[in-house]
Amino acid sequence: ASKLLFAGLFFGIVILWLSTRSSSSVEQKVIIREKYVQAPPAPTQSDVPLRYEQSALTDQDYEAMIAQDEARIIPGLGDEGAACELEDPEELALAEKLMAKEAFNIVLSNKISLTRTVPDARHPMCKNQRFSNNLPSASVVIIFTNEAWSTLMRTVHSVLNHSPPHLLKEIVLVDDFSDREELHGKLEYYLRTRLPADKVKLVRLPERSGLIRARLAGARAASADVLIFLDSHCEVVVQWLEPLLQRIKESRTSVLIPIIDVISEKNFEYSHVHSENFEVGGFTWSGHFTWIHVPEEEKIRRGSAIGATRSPTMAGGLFAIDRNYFWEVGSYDEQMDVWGGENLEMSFRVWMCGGSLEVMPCSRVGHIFRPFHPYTFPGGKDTHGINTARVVEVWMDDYKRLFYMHRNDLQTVDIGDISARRKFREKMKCKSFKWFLDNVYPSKYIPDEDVIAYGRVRNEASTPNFCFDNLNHDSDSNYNLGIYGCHNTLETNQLYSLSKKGELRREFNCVQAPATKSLSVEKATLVPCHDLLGNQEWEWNKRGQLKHKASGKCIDIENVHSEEDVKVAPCSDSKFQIFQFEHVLIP
Ligand code: LR7
Ligand code: MN
Repeated sequence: ASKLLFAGLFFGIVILWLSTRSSSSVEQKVIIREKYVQAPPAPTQSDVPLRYEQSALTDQDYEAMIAQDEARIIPGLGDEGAACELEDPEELALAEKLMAKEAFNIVLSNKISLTRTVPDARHPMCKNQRFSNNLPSASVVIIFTNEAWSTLMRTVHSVLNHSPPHLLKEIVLVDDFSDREELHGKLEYYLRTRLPADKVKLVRLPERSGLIRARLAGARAASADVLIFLDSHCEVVVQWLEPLLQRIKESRTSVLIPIIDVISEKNFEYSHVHSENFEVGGFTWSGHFTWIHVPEEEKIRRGSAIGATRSPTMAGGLFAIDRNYFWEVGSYDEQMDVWGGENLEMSFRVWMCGGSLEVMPCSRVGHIFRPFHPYTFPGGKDTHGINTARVVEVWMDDYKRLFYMHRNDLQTVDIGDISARRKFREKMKCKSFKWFLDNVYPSKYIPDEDVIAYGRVRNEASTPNFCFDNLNHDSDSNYNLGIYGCHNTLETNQLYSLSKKGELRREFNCVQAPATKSLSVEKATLVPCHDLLGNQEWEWNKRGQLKHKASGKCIDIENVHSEEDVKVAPCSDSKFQIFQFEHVLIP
C-alpha cells in the first residue's frame, strides 16, 4: 500500500509540475516548427506576457533581497574595468569554492556595481563617426540558463545605459528553464520595479531548450528592425550600438560582430586588444571556432582601420542581423541541442547563401570567458560534436572528410534528421563549400589539397614501421616532432603534409629546425607556420629524405624509439632518413 501511495504522490507532483509549466501562451509559441523564410509577424506586447511564477515570497521579501544585494556593493569597485581583488580570507575561500560551480568569481561580481563603467576601448577614429539620423531600431536578445544574478543584471543595465533609447526598442530576456529561485519571482519583481517596463521583456521556455532554440524563441518574441544577440555575461562599450545599426542600414545582408573584449572571470578586469590588432573568425577542421589575423588583403579592401572587416566565421554569441533577414537566411538549425556548432553553421550559411559576416571595429562588447560550462548537458551528450556533424553534413560537401578524420566516432552516432536543412540550402541555391574556401577564406590550409604529398609519413626501415606522430599535442603550439607505430588507418595524429610551397606541416603548425649548418644534431619542433619559409622550408628529395633547406640536414630516426623526438642530423645514406608519404599528389 505504501508503494501505491508513493506512486500516487509522485504522479500528483508531476501533474502539478506540468500544469505550472504550461500556463502561458509564450510557451506554446516556442514550439512552432521550422520556418526559415518568413519572419513571424512582429508580436504585440500582449503576445509576450511576463509569466509570474507562483511563489511563497512576497514583494517585501524581494525588496529585502534587493536591499541585501545593494548593501554588498562597494562603490567604485571595478570602475573603468579595473581589476579587483578580494582580501578577506573567508571570502577568498568562498569565491574559490563557488568558482567550481559558476565558472567565475561570483563573490567579486556581487560586490561590483551593476552599473560600473568600462573603458572606451575604441580606436580614436571612432569618435568622429557620423550616423544617419534615421537608424533602424534594435531588439537585444539575451538568453540565459541559470546565469548568476549580478552578471545577468549587469548585462541588462549595461545595454540600457549605453544605447540611445530611441534605437533600443526592447531587451528580450529568454530564460532557458532556469531553476534558481532568484531568476523567477525576484527577477520579475526587479523588472517590474527597477527597469523600464516598456523596454524589458521576459520569455520563459517550458523546457530546457539549449542556446540555439532559446535564441529562436527570443527572435520570435522580438519586434524591432534588427536583432542583436548577447550572452548573459557581457558589458558593452559606449556607442556600441550605432555602428551596427548604421552598417545594417547600408547593407541589409551583412551580419555584424562587435570586437569582443575579455572580462576576466577571476578579477573582472575589462581588457581590450589594441584596435588595430583585433582578430576575425576562422575554424579548425576538427570543427571548432578559432581566431585568425585579419588578412593583409582585407586590411586594404576595407579601406580604413575602422571599416567593416570581413570575417569568415563568428564566435556566435554576440552579433547583429536584420530581423527579416535572420529568417530569410535560415535562422538556426532548430534541432541543435544545448551548446556548440551553431556559430559555424550560421557563418557558413550566411556566406554561402549570399550574405556576409563583418566585424565592426567601433562596436565593442566585453564578455566573461568561462573555463567550463556551469550548466548541465541533458543526457550527457556531446552536443558540440553532434551539432557540428550536422553542420558538416549540410554545409561542407566533400570537405567533411577532414572533419571525420578528427571525429571518426561521429560517423556512427545518430545526429538526427537533416533533410530540412539540406532542402533549405537547395531552395536558396546556396554556393558550395569550395566557393566559401576559395572566396571567403582563401588562406585556409587544406591538408590534402594544397600539397605535394600528405598522409602518414612512414619509415620502412624501422620495426614496427614508425610514422610521424603528433603524440596528442594537438592543442599545443610548441612541441617536438615525434614518432609512433604507424596506425592502420589515417587519423589526425599522423596526418602530415608537404605543402606546395615546401612546408612540412599540419593544419596550423609547421615543422621547424635551427638553421645552423654545423654538424650538430638538432630537434624538429612544431610551431605556428610563419609563411616565410626560411627555417620552415623542407624538400622531399628523390631518395625520400626530408631535407631542411636552411641547414642542409635531414630528418633522422636512427635509434629513436616510439614516442621520442626525431632528430635533424647531417644527411647520410642511412635508411632511417628515408620517408614515404601515404599519398603523393605531385610526383
Ligand atoms: O543550454 C543552454 N541554454 C542557454 O540559454 C546553454 C547556454 N545558454 C546561454 C548561456 O546562459 C549564455 O548566455 O547561452 C549563452 C552562451 O553560453 P555560454 O556563455 O556558456 O557559451 P560560450 O560563451 O562559452 O560560447 C560561445 O560559443 C557558443 C557556441 O554554441 C555560443 O555561440 C556562445 O554564444 C558563444 N559565446 C560567444 O561568442 C561570446 C564570445 C566568446 C568567444 C570566442
Ligand atoms: Mn558566454
